[in-house]
Amino acid sequence: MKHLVSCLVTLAFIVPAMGQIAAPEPMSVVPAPHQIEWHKMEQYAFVHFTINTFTDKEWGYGDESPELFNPTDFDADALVMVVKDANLKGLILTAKHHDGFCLWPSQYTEHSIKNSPYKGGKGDIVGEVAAACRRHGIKFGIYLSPWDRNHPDYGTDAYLVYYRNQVRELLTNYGPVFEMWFDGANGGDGYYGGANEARWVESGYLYYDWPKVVDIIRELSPETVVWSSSLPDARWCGNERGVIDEHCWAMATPEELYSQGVDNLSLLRHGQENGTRWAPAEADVSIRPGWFYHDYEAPKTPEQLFDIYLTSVGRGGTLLLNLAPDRRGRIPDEDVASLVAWREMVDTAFNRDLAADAQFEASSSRGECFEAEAMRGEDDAYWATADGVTASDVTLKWDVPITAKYVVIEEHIALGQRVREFSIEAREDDSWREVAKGTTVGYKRILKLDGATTNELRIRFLDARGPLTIARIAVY
Ligand code: FUL
Repeated sequence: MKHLVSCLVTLAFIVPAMGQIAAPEPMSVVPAPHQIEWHKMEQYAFVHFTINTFTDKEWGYGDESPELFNPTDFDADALVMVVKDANLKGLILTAKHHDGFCLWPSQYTEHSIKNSPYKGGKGDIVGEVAAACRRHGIKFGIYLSPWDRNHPDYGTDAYLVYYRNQVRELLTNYGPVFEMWFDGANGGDGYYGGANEARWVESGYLYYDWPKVVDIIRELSPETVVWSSSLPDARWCGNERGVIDEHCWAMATPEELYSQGVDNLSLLRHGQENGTRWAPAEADVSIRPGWFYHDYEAPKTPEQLFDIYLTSVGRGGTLLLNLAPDRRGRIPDEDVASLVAWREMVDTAFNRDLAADAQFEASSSRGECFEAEAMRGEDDAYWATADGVTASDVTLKWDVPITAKYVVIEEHIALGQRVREFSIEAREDDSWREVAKGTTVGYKRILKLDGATTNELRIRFLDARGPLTIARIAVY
């Protein structure tokens, strides 16, 4: 019985008690505890809001007057409640976008909210949203654009001092945060304190010297997942459509991303089976065509959002779904309606796990504490195969036929990502029909079936990097 305390002790400490079977050895690259917590969030919001909202732009030039920032009805609690009602678990706010305007009263620049009409210069959108997030149990995160088209020193060492000071200021005043988001845009034309010129930083990756920034984050907010082009804790999935590739490893080697001759888009999309860091894919996508609010654009439909859920959360990564407050500072009603209907669609589709009524059988098992039953996913238990066994079938049997639309498979990623190839078959009379197949699984994989009606489903794990370690199989 997997609920036995002894089993849980074995699972938690890897070292077995006397006579017990040891857990499989972890793979060489596994997630850190803060990355596992991040995976569990599955989906969270982006919020793009700044001067651009008032100038109708996507990228401000950097010469915009702070006077332009004047939301008439901003309410941080209302914003956070939209996020919460959509079942998004966190909120990452654009504290500063490429135009350099700061949504908090930074002591390092005058180009901020303190010189705007909002609350007579006493407002602090970053602080207000951070506090509302804490009030409502939503995790808070920060986007701080490295590229700054306002700052006179952009491109020099002096700007790096400014930038790191801001990282420190934000984490000290508003941390801890669950994620820091450093986009990849760097350099181009801009205002730059009146220079009005183009400034290109030679290899943005090297200029910003990310390890120094990461050191500040680790010091002030050690649980933060750092998202940046240098792949510290999480990576871009390679597009802004919300689509993680079907073949996707959580691991990648940062040094290779910038090596000459490397197809870096392919590396971001697929990860690397032998990558040296746990740097899983995050799918960032906006509910509207733009990242910022434009009154001529419309939000995605609930059906489109549902498809995005399947291609992001359903492919082993996380979904970062952008919302765009309007000039009032409110999420438009039509966007809220789409979000609410999307949540209902997800809740309905994944409402009742049919596997709860199934018998679980595996063609191979490591033994006590690692048996097929562990895949019901009720606790931290997982099914594992013996050392050297990298292929095995799991069969789910029902007394009365079920109609399956989705199969969900989750690896026990604390020991690393392993599955290389699998297929799913439904029993029809005396034969098996393949209803889905794939390569990688990772934290969570959702497979859409064609609505097979059957008494038996067989998940065939055909190849893996080590013994199989599967935390959960669910059927909807
Ligand atoms: C990109 C930026 O250039 C876009 O404006 C947006 O913020 C997107 C999420 O990241 O790098």
